[in-house]
Amino acid sequence: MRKSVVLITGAGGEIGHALVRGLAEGSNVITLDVNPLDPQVAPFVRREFTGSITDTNLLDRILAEFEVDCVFHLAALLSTRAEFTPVTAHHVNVEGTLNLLEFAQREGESHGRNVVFIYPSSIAAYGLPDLETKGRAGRVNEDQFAHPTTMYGCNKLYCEELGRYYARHYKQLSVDVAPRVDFRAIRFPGLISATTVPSGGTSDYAPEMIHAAAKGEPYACFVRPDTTIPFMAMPDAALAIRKLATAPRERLTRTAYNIRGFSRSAAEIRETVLAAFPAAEITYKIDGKRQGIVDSWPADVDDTAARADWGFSPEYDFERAFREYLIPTIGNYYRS
Ligand code: AKB
Repeated sequence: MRKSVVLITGAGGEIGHALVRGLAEGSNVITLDVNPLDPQVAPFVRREFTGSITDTNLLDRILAEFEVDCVFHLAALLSTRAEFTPVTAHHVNVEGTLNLLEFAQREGESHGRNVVFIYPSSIAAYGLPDLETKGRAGRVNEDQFAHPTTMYGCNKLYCEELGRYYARHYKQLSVDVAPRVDFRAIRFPGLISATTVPSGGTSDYAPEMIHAAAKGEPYACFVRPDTTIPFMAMPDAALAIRKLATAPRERLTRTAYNIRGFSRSAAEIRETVLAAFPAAEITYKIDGKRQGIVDSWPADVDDTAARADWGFSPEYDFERAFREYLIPTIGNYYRS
């Protein structure tokens, strides 16, 4: 008999860190990551596989041993890193996701139930043509401005469609095959964690600024003070994933949902960080290319569909995220 579990790919990354503990309480968690898991996370996991999502032999081994009911597919190369190696990014972000979708379909076929597949998409799936349009657009909904400028954004948008194909139209001409993947995607804003520092993203200036201040290190912000995109505190990101994974299927009207915590400019984030860490030294050194990427992302997103369909509302607004999560947690984190 195979054992019934949930699979988290990229479990060693930022979202994985936040998700594993919460899930471990109610389910048997197995993980797949290119690196061994952090010793703080590993004890919560039933079985840890170290390897790549591009390795189909490894996925076959997991399929042979475990009955997977739910896949949280978090592994990805983020937007800045992907621009240096776009072909590798495509290989990991698209072909890796295709492997996981095929894996989920075969799991579902073998145990006769649909496999819930949670996919973190991103505000990088949007592409606004210029700052004037960005200023005018306000909160964009899921169907607007779907013209990403980065390889990562293209990968995310396409994989939303791949997921939709697996969920609704998989092998539509075969009489004896039914889709077994229950695909659900969230378009995440920039995420800010108090206990992990992101790497390879373009929204990283906000978390980098906060972590540098907490460590007493100087920081040069790589975007202009007026740069504005939506963000979310990491506990809300983990909450959203768990909530979408357990939402009744019949309530879901979309493949991909926007969510948001708060939208703030780099200058507003800097001011709040300086109020919390008065000795912090935060300057600006604009990187024109990374600036161009963030300028193509919306200043805010419309999360009406997520609120209506699966009742999501974030627990942390900007003030509460700093007062009750970031400042106390980050202080303890660096002290310990
Ligand atoms: C990135 O900056 O690449 C990510 C994202 C917005 O998806 N944080």
